Amino acid sequence: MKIPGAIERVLLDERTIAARVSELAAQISADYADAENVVLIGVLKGSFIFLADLARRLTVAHHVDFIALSSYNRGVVSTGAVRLILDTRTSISGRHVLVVEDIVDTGCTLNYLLCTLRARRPASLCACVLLSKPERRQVEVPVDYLGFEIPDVWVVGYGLDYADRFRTLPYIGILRREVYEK
Ligand code: PRP
Ligand code: 7HP
Repeated sequence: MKIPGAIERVLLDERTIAARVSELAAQISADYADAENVVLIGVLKGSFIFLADLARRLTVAHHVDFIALSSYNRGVVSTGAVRLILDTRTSISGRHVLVVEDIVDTGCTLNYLLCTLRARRPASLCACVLLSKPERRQVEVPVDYLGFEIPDVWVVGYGLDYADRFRTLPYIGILRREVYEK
């Protein structure tokens, strides 16, 4: 596999990610075994690959919907202002909602999303997040299912981007500082 020069090193390879996604899917499938009307809400754009892999490993019936939020524009510093770009297509009232997110950094995005969705009166509301950077947290947010804790580095691949690039790398890699500090 050719690793682009912009990547300092691979943090999580394909096998490691796939194994953890399978574990998360098994845990979620067990926890939701008796739940009817389950809906996964993927947070675009970053969660699209994680959601696709997770959803295909679930053994419980579920619907899939999406919401698009943005707070980073084209840089590596959160603006702190979360913008709703695209809302879900279906109502979530009375449904068991599982938010599927790629990363929690400052926590602003997930906090905004959970507050917004809670006001719509779902039967339950949980969050499944692939990556968390605990050192960066500004707002405490509950994460019910977590893939990996990672250090304070900028990561790309498996859906995650820098300025909309690198999303389709099959692994999660650390971006060289020179790429975003020049
Ligand atoms: C990224 C990421 C999360 C959010 C996490 O989204 O996908 O949604 O930042 O950061 P926070 O915890 O500091 O709020 P971004 O705004 O870059 O949009 P994108 O998913 O379209 O890349
Ligand atoms: C958002 C985000 N997007 C991509 N890579 C990271 O390391 C990130 N932190 N917060």
